[in-house]
Amino acid sequence: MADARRAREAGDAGEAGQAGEAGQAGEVGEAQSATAYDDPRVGPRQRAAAGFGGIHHAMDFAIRDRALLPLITLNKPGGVDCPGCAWPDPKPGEEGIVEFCENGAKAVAEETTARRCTPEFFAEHSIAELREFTDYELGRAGRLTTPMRLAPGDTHYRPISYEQAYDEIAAHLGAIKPEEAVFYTSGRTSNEAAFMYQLLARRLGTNNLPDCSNMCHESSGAALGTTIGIGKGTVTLEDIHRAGLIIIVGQNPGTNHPRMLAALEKQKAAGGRIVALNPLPEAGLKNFKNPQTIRGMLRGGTDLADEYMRIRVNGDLAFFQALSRELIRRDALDTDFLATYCTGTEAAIEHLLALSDDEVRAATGLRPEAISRVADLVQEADGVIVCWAMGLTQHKNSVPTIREIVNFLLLTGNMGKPGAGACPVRGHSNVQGDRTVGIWEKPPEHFLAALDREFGFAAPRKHGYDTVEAIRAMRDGAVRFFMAMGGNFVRATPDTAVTEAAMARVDLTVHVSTKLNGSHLHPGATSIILPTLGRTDEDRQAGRIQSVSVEDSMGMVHASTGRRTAHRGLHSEPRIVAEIGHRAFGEAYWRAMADDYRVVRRHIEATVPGFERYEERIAAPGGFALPNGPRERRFETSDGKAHLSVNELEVLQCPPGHLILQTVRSHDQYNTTIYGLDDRYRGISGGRRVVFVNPADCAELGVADGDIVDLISVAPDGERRAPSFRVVAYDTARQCAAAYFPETNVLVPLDSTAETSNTPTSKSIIIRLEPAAGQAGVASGEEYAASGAEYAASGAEQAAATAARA
Ligand SMILES: Nc1nc2c(c(=O)[nH]1)N[C@H]1C(S)=C(S)[C@@H](COP(=O)(O)OP(=O)(O)OC[C@H]3O[C@@H](n4cnc5c(=O)[nH]c(N)nc54)[C@H](O)[C@@H]3O)O[C@H]1N2
Ligand SMILES: Nc1nc2c(c(=O)[nH]1)N[C@H]1C(S)=C(S)[C@@H](COP(=O)(O)OP(=O)(O)OC[C@H]3O[C@@H](n4cnc5c(=O)[nH]c(N)nc54)[C@H](O)[C@@H]3O)O[C@H]1N2
Ligand SMILES: [Mo]
Repeated sequence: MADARRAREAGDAGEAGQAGEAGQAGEVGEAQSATAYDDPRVGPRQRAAAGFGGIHHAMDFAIRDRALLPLITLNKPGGVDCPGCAWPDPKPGEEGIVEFCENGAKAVAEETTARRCTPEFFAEHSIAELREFTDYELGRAGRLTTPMRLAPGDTHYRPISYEQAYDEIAAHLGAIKPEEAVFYTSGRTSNEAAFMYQLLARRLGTNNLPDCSNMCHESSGAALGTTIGIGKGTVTLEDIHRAGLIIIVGQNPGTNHPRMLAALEKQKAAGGRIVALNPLPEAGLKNFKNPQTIRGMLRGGTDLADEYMRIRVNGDLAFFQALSRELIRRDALDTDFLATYCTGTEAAIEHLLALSDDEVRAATGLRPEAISRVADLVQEADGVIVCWAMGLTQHKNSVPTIREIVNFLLLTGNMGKPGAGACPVRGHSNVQGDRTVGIWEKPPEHFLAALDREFGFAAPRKHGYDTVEAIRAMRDGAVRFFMAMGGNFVRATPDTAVTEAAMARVDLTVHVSTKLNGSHLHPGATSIILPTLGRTDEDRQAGRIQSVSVEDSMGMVHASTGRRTAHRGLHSEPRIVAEIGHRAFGEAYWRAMADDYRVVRRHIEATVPGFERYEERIAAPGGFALPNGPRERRFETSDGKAHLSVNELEVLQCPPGHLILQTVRSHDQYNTTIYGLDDRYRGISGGRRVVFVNPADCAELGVADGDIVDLISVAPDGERRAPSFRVVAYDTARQCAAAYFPETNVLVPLDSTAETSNTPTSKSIIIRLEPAAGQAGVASGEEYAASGAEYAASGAEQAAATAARA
């Protein structure tokens, strides 16, 4: 079976292929089930991020998928905003010759591929056959070209016209109750499309607008909104460059935000320090060879992290409590700042002083000296920033953990001054903008009132479903219409088996997509796929080329203009929303917006604070900044002060014989889109079904590097199994295993979510390992063991260096 897989990939590797090729080569009868073992190989790890290797890999992907031209204008004024991550662009005039990274290149290549997923492809493969394709193989089918419809009980999707699809969707919306409709959004959608889409839902009469943010930075928004009065980060790119100390927690920028490494390099060159807290030794945090500079390419690169703390999964709340307590004991608080701007200080201090050392040790796995060293760095630094991502947001106590980071920043006065503040690093390139323009199941009253005024209907006030609530409602038969503006709902959400079955209960599912994905294969009774333009594609409406706008992770809004000619006849996202809205509700504003996106921007200006003179200001190179109170020490909370909070420490227990599994991204994927089967920073190639386990845990559990095991998660409502993963002995923290998502989403119980934010706990799943049925062990891990030794040696070097400094 693995041979059939490799044959299919070999046929794949050569040229940008013909339409449908991905399916033809592999005799689908023999295709592997998407849950079968894929024979990953384990070799030496690449220790530095980017550099020649990165450029070389970027070019490979770009040439394979004809993406060279769009890359040159990526993230430049007048060009395309990278559809990869939300890291901000440098100021005009300060950019590199090219402003993209290896993974931005892959994101663009994925979109600009010459492959086409045509009606012939769908005629050739039934739904049942396509379910046997891996996510990687589905992506290789290429860009969708034609609206497709799956009739109830049919085995194949069949082509229809956009007009037929719009008529059917509008008729369906007219026949159901508003609360029976769910409108999901992924974070790549532009401000313009997102604003129109939320209007469609609210015009129908529902706030059922779940989005990918519910699975992503919702915990950050929840923690920051209540403490500092804005659910966003408080720093700018200039702050990153000048921070005295940056603490990077639960984030792997080398893979997921590679352009951040260039900003960190600049900060280090100016004398800044970096501390990383992570259970895994991530390559980019250790060493970076900047591909934009000759020095970066030729020299040994920059060692980024001064201190690398191998913290246990979910140890961060305890870490920040212990750090704050240490600073309280040293009398190192900013008492003026606390007195002027904050409430809750005394209660927080009292609670922190009662912290138990044993609990800190159990939760973090770190020695007390490690925490003192970080306290030294905090005291020495002029300005401290804390950056974080999914390693913090996807746990049961994520919101308290992030509130504890806010406590630390407030206690030390590191908020609202240069080089200091909170920096949740966003994922999708416009996930923050989508929320700003109204994609939210719990919209604020002022926004709804503004919509009422602007459009002359009464927007619904009742809160809608978030992602997990939407799945529960579908499961319970309460949803009759599901629409997705981008994304891959069924694959990205937890409890895959539950979600697939839930989706099947919906009458009509509609996916607006650029590429085929697993969600299209787990449809409702009737399913419609509407192909659409991507960010890099030229978007011409009513004879004019249209620009869209997006907001980056630091609240800068700027324009993006696609320039490539995509497959002819594709409708844009705004056009799709407008045509459905026009047919369902008939107002003139729908088509007026789709004909000219400036009209959408005028409506946003009239309804969302901070967008005054929108059109004029996005025309400026680099765009404009949205208002951000904490940057000026303005805290728009109930009492106008920043709030310290009291957060109970609960140590995540790992029962004997079990592990805590965190699910991460490999270097060759974008969420559920799999670009390739390698993860070279972690030494993995040719397959994805690996589980990283600490060698001491392997010994204790009686498994060896190379064994093939099933992962079984345990939850109060039963066990879940993900079959066939190769054990990789790896220097992750004790009891803290790691494996890739989305293969492991099947293990995350739907009801296991974070307090307050309801985010699935994808980073703390309790599992045990069982030998996989009928699987022989694979090739020896000798080469791997050698690279592990090298890593251990480098760890020792670092420890020595640290000791020398101390
Ligand atoms: N190339 C590429 N870029 C991307 C994406 C992609 O898939 N591919 N996805 C985009 C999206 S939507 C997002 S949200 C971001 C995600 O960006 P990241 O958050 O960097 O993504 P993950 O791979 O989930 O990595 C989580 C990191 O947290 C660590 N970690 C896990 N649990 C804990 C913990 O309890 N404590 C601490 N301290 N660390 C922990 C893991 O070891 C890992 O290094 O990236 C965005 N950019
Ligand atoms: N276990 C586990 N689960 C997770 C996570 C985790 O760390 N662990 N991370 C979570 C996070 S942070 C996130 S953000 C979610 C991501 O959840 P989603 O945003 O739903 O998933 P993506 O994989 O980013 O969506 C990919 C699909 O988007 C479509 N697409 C791409 N570009 C465009 C476009 O321009 N327009 C349209 N209309 N469609 C487009 C393509 O069809 C592609 O197949 O997953 C979450 N799930
Ligand atoms: Mo995300």
